[in-house]
Amino acid sequence: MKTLWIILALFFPQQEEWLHKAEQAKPVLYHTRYVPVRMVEPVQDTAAFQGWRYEESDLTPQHIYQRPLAPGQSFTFDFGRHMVGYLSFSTQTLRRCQDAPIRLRLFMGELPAEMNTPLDPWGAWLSRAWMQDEVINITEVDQVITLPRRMAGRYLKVEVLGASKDFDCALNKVSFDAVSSAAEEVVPEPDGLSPAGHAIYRVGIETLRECMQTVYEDGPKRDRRLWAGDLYLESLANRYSFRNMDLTRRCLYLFAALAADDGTIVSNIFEQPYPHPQDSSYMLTYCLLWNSTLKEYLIDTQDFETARDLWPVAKRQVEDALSYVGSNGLFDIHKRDVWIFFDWRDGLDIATPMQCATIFALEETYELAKMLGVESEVKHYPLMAKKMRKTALRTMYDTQRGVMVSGPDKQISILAQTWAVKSKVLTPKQGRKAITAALAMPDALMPGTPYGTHYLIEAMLLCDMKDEARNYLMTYWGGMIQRGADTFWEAYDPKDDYLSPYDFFPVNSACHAWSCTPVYFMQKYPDVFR
Ligand code: RAM
Repeated sequence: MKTLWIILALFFPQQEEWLHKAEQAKPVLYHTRYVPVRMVEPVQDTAAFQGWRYEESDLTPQHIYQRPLAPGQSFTFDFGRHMVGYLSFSTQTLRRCQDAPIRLRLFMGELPAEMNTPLDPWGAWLSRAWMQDEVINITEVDQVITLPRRMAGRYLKVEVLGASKDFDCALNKVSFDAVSSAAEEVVPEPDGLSPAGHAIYRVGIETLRECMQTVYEDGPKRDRRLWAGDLYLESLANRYSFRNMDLTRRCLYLFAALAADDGTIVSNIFEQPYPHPQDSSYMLTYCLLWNSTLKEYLIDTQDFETARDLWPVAKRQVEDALSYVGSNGLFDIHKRDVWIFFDWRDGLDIATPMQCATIFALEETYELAKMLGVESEVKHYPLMAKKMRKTALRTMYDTQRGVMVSGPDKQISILAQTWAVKSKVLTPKQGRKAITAALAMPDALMPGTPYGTHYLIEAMLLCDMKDEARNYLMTYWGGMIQRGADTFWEAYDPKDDYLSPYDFFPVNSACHAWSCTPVYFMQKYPDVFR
């Protein structure tokens, strides 16, 4: 722990104390043991998601446990559900005694295509090592082996790379020790969901459960860390399901404790070997969403002690955002080098969404200040929000077409409309018109992730587009289920099964926290989704 404080200059004097508070709120992990339910065979099928599906094999795990391992064999276990944790198995001598090591390639994965697409040469700009394949050499048989790497997935492929002809040995007792800090759901499922709605809700719950570890992870396969934007959405869904409010508090404190030396929140944090931020991972949109997370946490828990403790951090994030805003009320995205993220869709112009996200943060943080009785410290926020709204309407609203446009090319994206609604730049009536018009334009830029789509559903609900919100959610998240999802995916475009933010779809995360928010919507608006 000491090293951390040597390398970090502290902007807030309480940062060390905040880290202790975060560590004290670290949850215990619950363990559940799973065994494979069947063996499966891959089938290449252009009609299947990403071109592959699994069919049940004639063999069962019991058959595999009696069959000698021989070079060239390959077989796949299906655990029947997504899990996060540790893989164990043993080997059992069937004939004579071990005279050579056995070499296996063990590959754990989330989706059929991930398991069956050749991974090398590696095509993604993220590390090849995210793929959960391990080559192991078993020098001593007849004992239990547990892989040290925590893995996430449903399928386990075993390939036999080397085995001696002079003795027979079989795999045995494959099992998985699954971990999560989410215990039982505290809030019952909403009444009256349709079968399709029920399926979406259940998959949302499983997605959240798998990502709730000792922090809210983004994806337990990848990136296995705490991101501030993911935290916001996960904490909203948690509020209506597991209600593990200590986990939210822990994550809020972690970000505050690890704030950069200018007081800005980092976008993501690693827990091991000790809590530390990713260097230079400043991302303004996520800084501001941290404020909303704190506000929602306070509303939900009435934990004024934590909110008062962390208030200076919230104030600092808005101060920082305002340093980009000129006297004309315009957020200048070129003022400093900054990562502004709304979605992984290539080519998204962020000028208008960012103008609106800043207004939203001013509103949210002012609300928080009012709850804490400190609004006099930030009395300029409402005026600034008003000015920025006026500027947005004047320079970013195409009155003829009734939509928000963004950037020099006047790009029309769904997210520009969405954030204009969220920030009340557009009235609900204007918002309805803008969203409807943009969705009807074939060249309007769509979000490429459930993260971006979450904000679209939210904007629809804010504009009283109840039927549209229900239909969109049911079609979009339901589309993943129809394509075989048992947890919701990081990236999803109904028109492009191979979409990947990383240039190679197998590294996409197929259990991604920011995609779990049907849980939140269905609980918060039961009448809409019933
Ligand atoms: C992805 C992460 C995470 C997201 C960032 C911006 O790499 O998985 O979910 O918050 O990008």
